[in-house]
Amino acid sequence: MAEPQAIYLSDYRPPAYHVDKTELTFDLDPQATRVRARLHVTRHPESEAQAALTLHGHGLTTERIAIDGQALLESEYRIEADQLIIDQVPETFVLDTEVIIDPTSNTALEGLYVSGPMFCTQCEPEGFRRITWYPDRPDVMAVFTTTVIGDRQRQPVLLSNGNPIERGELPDGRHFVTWEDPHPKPAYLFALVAGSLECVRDSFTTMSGREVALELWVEAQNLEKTDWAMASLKRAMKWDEEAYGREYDLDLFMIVAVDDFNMGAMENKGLNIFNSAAVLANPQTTTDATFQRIEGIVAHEYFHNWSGNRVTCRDWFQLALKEGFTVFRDQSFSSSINSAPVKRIEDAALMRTLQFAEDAGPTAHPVRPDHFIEISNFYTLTIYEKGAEIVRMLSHLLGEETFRRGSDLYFERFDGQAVRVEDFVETMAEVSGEDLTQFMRWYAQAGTPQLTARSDYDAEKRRFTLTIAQQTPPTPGQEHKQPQHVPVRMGLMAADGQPVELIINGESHGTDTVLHLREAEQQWVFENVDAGAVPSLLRGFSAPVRLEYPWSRDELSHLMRFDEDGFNRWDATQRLALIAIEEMMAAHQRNELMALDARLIEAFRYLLREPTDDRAVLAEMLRLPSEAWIAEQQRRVDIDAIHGARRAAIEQLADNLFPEFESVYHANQQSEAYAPTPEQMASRSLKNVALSYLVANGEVEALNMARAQYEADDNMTDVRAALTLLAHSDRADLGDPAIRAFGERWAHDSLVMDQWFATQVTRPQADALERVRFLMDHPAFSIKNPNRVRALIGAFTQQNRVNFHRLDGEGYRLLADVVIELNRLNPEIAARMIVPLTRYHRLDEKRQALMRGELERIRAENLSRNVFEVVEKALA
Ligand code: 0A1
Ligand code: ZN
Repeated sequence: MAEPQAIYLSDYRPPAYHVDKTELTFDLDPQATRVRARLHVTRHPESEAQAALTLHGHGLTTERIAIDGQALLESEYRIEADQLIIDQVPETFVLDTEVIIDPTSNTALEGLYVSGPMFCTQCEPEGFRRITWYPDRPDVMAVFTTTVIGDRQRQPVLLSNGNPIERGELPDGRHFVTWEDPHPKPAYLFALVAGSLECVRDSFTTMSGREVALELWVEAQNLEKTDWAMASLKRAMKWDEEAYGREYDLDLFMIVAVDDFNMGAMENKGLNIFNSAAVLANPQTTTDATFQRIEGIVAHEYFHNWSGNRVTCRDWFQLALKEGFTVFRDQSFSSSINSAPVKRIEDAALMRTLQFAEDAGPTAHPVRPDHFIEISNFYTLTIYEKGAEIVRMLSHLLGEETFRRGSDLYFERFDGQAVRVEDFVETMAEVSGEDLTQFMRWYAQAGTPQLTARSDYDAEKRRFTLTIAQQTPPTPGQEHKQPQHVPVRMGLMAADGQPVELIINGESHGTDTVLHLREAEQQWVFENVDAGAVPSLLRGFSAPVRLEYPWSRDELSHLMRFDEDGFNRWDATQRLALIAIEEMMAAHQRNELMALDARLIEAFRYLLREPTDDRAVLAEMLRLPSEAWIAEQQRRVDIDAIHGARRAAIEQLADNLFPEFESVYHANQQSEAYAPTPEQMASRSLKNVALSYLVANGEVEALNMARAQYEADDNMTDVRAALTLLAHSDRADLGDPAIRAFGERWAHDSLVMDQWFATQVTRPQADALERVRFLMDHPAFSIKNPNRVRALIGAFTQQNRVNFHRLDGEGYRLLADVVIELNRLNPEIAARMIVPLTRYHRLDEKRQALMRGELERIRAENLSRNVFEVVEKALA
């Protein structure tokens, strides 16, 4: 096999031929589905008259190719390297093809495949070529008509995009439905679902008074889990009208839940397909976190109808155009419903741990990459989350109102077109008059800018001088970086806890302002400042950067108490805890006793005793920094010291503050029935953080509280929190029976069993890896199902750092074994799963060697493009 080759943005050429109309007929059969495609093709006026027609196809058995009704001779076309090339075609013509595909053996879950009792599709980014010959690129947009033929008994429901226009019976117990989607779309938005499904119906009246039918299609046993997604959908539809003036544009909107799905969900026009884990919920089976995740994903896919479908991407290098903007939209939606500061904390924490790690690792890439081998590898935190941070910075730079004018103009101007990142940013520049040339670097430069700030106080002149320098480290293929335009939101907190009025050059900026850092180093002088002011920097995580400032512990405690910005109160607490934990890590390395800094204990005492109006934020402040974030701050990562020190810090906080945690636990008990409301979720979050400290203290009393909460069996949030504490404790006599009971009770529900798998394999005890191997043989596990793989293998390798990084290398070996198997079955999932193995650069030499050894072992296999690309980068 030839080595996979990279594709470059600079090689982009517009398509030579357009497809105006696409007519498809699917004759469904599990092993041999026949697909007939009729494409109405026109040569692009600007392309050469002699241009060949090139179509993409993968794994197709071609039965017939005809132009204007004339079957082509074998000499009139070529099929090579997944392309069908026809050298001579007329200006305008009708191309007919007929192919046979095998949905049952499609374990990659791209194109048409079988999931449980249904057929379904996944076409983004390049799955449509596994269905039929087609110009499978987003800048070819056509109107689709789709006829689906199936067995009346086995596939009573036949769905595709748009509106149903005809249905009828056929001989041999078969029937058909024809669907028409009036909106021109790229092939990646095509969808088909067929099977035995039940429907929940509702409706939504749009702002212009049109009635839209809403349908949620699920397997019968899931009917009791549909309310939340339907309610979320209606909230999202309303929000998009109010916040962006966007109305839905078809008479029917459908969502289907499928069990086998590579990602969260997919925004196919009028027919969103969801991973069942991202749509099905009820209080007995679903935690608060998942309720919120579902609400966000339902909104995300719905919002794509405008940011993605009506205005789509010219090519896949522009992926962040639709994803960054849509994530920003779903984040804004979620924070309009739930605690806004907590949403910001969660999103920033995700950036600061996982995205920063990606940016610092071998697969680092710009938000708009300039080359790739396999585009499926680029559905990353950088494209999605950093892409959203860029749009957020733009919206702050322009102000809400101007940003809205910009988005209105963008949707209006580019409706029905396939466009580039520049089209979005230039529209924003046009409405605002801002010069966004330097800002565009955010899309081009990979790596996380490092900001180093310092201050100087002149007591005589009462001047506070702040200096900020920036530098972006080199990333693969990008040695030298230019300064970025970084908006730094900030304030100064006076010694008495009051905010300081910010006066720069004689001009007042209130108590909260945005500094625009554009140079490698810049300075700001604040006048009329009393001694002892503490800077609060990068409020609300105003830019996706690392920030260093030499805050003392007293200054951090000060910010923790008084900062006007909830996000920075949390950030100050995290930084304070980090200093204490790093001290303990040093003691761990010297084999000395690890004593927790008394100032952190006092800070926590303050938090636990002072009443606060935002309990959701308080719960976040009480969580110590994650092992992943602590690791991100180290030059050399010492896995065991991080785990040991963090654990010891939790225990010492628990020992010193037992009564305080206990009273928070009791004060946040609920009597009303479960509801996923922000108030209730805040209480549960706070209560369960408190319980985790109580259990860490090791008192039997605390373990009994956890057991009682588990047995009360009120809702999955509380049950799962208690189960995790029991299963992660050293008390096998409590943990094992709970795990056994839970496994028996929920054996019928695969989404709950995923939580059961994840809970067991994230335990810190040394037997976690053996449990993974043991559970891989459990009847509820299947390596072919991505959710199972994520729950068992993903949870272990990403969330159980001490055990994945075992010094005997068994964790790495296990992951490599799984990746090698997945490489054959599902390359996309294989390439995602392998990532923890590629993050070895800051570990000790022994682990580095073990990890590289496993990567070499994988490289010796016959690799998919997906895995090849990641392994090559990791070993480079
Ligand atoms: N556009 C979807 C993400 C997605 C990408 C690829 C998929 O299958 C290979 C599925 C979904 C979204 O942003 O939600
Ligand atoms: Zn998306």
